[in-house]
Amino acid sequence: MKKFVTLAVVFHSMLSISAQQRPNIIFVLTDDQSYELMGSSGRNNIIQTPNLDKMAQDGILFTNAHVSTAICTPSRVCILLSQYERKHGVNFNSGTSVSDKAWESSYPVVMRANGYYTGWIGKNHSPIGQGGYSSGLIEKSFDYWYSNHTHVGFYPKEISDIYNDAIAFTQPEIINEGVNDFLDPNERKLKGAVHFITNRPADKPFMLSINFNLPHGSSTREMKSKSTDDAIYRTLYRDLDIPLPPNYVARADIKNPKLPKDLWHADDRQEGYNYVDKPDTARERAIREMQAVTGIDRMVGNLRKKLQDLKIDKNTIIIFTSDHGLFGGEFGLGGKATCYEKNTHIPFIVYDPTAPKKAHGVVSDALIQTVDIAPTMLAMAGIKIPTTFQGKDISAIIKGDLKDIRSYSYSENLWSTTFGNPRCESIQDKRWKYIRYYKNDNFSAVKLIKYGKEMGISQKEMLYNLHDPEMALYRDYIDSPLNGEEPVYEELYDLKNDPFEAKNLIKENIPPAILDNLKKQWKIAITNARGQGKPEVYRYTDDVFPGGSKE
Ligand SMILES: [Ca+2]
Repeated sequence: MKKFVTLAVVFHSMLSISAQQRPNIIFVLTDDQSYELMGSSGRNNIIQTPNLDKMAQDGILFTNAHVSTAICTPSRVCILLSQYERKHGVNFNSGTSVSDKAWESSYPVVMRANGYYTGWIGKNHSPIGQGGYSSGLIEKSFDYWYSNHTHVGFYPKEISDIYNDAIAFTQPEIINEGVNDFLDPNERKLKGAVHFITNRPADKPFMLSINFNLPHGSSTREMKSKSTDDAIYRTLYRDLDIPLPPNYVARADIKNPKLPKDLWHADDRQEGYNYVDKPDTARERAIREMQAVTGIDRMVGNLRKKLQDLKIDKNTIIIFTSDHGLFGGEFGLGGKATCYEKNTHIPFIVYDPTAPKKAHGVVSDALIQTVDIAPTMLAMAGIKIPTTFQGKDISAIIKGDLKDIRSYSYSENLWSTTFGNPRCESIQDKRWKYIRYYKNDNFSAVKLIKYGKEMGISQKEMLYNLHDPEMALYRDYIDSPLNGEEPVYEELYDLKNDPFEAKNLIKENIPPAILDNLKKQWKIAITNARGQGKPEVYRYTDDVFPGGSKE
């Protein structure tokens, strides 16, 4: 009997060791945060992000990280599935949702199947399963769920009842309460959170995804400086002289548009971006974005303190990034869904306490992409990477054993709709960047509104209803450049000397070998991004789910 007990003790301690050896992973994703919107970028000397700066000093700061698609939904699906949009086929204009089969290979599902206790907090902006946001599939895929679909708002209680039990009223603080509830068994249990078991099991590693809906405009435009708001959101930055972005052009002063008028339909832009048109409204939004990021930064500081208090900080990896960036009036532009750096270049910090000393306090200019996040997390967790993944495991860079993982970074925009953005693709190395654009003959949003009004049809219906034939249009966008569609406009930038892409060098005297090589690399990258076979998606249009696809 004694022998049996001893063996049982040994077996149990082996399990404990193996559980301890597998790191916990926390992935923090912000919404629409450009690279510049962080102190350690060195490009904004006003914004206060002391906790992110400290995390960068303790870990690794990536200065050359890019998204594969610069708009919320497809970018988030790219991260979840580690696939380029051209492979996964889900966007606001695709009329599709992620299939159950594709979802099975998403990082949260794979990590849960491999023994991780998983949590999701904040925004979900990916339609998953039959019926997308109403399928209930994503909610059931986590052990802990404290989230709502599409937008969370700056005051989340006004958006979704699930946040009503929180003490705070503002988004970063409510998300912080969810994080504490997930991590700490002694914290107050939030009534709106779905726990499949009451407390996080101590013998399992955990994976927590924290998803802000900030500094996204749908939240920052709702900031009201209420008396219940923290001073960060009322007074911070308000007594300072806020500079306009480099290359800022007010709408009234646009003489030479950044892109040709028949390519970029500026008048059709969503009205939510009109704040960039005038200096005073652009400055006001910049203040709110900085306040929001400082609020997020404080949550990151609280998170690290909580991990220390719970004595799990030495075995918990933190990854911090954003789904893409946003224009603030540079070149007169507002919004996202382009291949410009302002949209594709993102903050990216990894803190890995288990990495050797040489890998701490590192600044890396390696070209990494958001599709790399999922394979990297799986590799760090010792889990086999699914064959459906297209990104690269960058854990060797994080551990200090490798300098570079790829020579070229590839981004694309397939959200080309009535709102005027053209389709484009970009390929870049550490110095040069080539962008190609395709013909934009989309019907004008301004005209849709005008004729809808004549017929008494709401603006929302005219602009956002999506019908079955549009699935075919989007599907053709995926394959068309690979089937020989030629670009109608091209750009070449020297990022080393012109990081803000002010001067298009395509017709300048640049050695032809540079452009020839970039075009060759574009073909390789887009072919790789496309992969093989049909996208693993379901039909998700208003014809089959009325109202469901609008967000
Ligand atoms: Ca976004």
